[in-house]
Amino acid sequence: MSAENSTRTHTPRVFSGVQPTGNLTLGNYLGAVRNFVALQEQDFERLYCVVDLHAITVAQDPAALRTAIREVAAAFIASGLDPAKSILFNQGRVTAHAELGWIFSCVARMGWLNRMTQFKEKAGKNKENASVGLYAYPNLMAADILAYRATHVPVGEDQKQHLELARDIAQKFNNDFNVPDFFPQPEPLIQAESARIMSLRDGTKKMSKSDPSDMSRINMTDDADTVASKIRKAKTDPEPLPSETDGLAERPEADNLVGIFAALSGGSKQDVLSEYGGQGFGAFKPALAELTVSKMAPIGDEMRRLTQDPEHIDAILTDGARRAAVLARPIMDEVYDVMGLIGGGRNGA
Ligand code: AQP
Repeated sequence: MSAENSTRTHTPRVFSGVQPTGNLTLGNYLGAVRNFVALQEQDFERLYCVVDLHAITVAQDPAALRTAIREVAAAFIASGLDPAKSILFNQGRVTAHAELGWIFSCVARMGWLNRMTQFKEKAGKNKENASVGLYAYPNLMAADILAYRATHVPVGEDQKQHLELARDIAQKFNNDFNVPDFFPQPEPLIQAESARIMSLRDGTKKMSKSDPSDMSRINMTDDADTVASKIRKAKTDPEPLPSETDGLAERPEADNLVGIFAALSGGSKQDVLSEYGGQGFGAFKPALAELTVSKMAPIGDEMRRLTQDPEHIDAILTDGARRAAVLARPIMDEVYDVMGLIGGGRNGA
């Protein structure tokens, strides 16, 4: 392709992924999976991926990883993702991700990666001992998206910087090889502010599946008693709830619980405060527990049912990978071709 024929239009296509790094949390559900389901009603082709190659940027036990991959797939399906409407697969099953990830490691600049805040947070003080993969993670994420020329990516705020990098990589590739519009500039589909769910133990920290404390999160597979007990013991302050959202400033734990209630009930934080303002947590927490159980227990039950049949899940993932590979292969052929890599990705065929 040359600069003259740069009128390529890209099919509206969504790509997003979740890492199989432990039990999925209410944060993953409200911040990601629930939005994946909502996008089924919109005019996109959709690929939703269990990003297992990202998970191995930190040490994983192979048996636990296998289980976690199937669990994320089960969470997708139990939450309402229909494998007939969306392509569901795990990343390691489609080689285009690793192939393009390497190519993008040769396109991205060290200076770009040095600015990534997530690497700094995850590597912490132990930077010298972090894997090269953890450092190069954003290149693989760019490859996940661009191997399908995805145009839209539902991401949480925390992933916005990585998506910016994917846009820079796409632009640089297009410029370096003089192929304008070869890769699209993927757009973020950022979720509502209330969908950022924080730890139940510390309202300033994101609820995370790899937090050492199980009490900090609600897992999608927690039973009703566990959910109620975690909400009852959630950190709060002694003040009653305010009647206006301004009153939640400087009260991160109260803000988080109100945000969870709003996200689960489909209303705003102000709606919640209009009902519960002036009441203490003694009244609010049981109402929140009841709402959480009513929304999440059916999904948890379905996840447990699905994970009892790993072969069924594997069949869905295999079919999804086959369909994903059909989309990615011709794009990869073009990538190798414009770069001058004769016979690239053809395994000698
Ligand atoms: N607490 C959260 N609130 C809102 N959205 C969240 N997401 C994760 N936690 C929250 C969104 O879930 C998607 C998948 O995330 P991921 O599993 O790929 O990695 P992550 O963002 O690093 O999530 P975790 O739970 O914190 O995983 P670990 O502990 O393994 O690092 C993303 O869209 C993310 O925004």
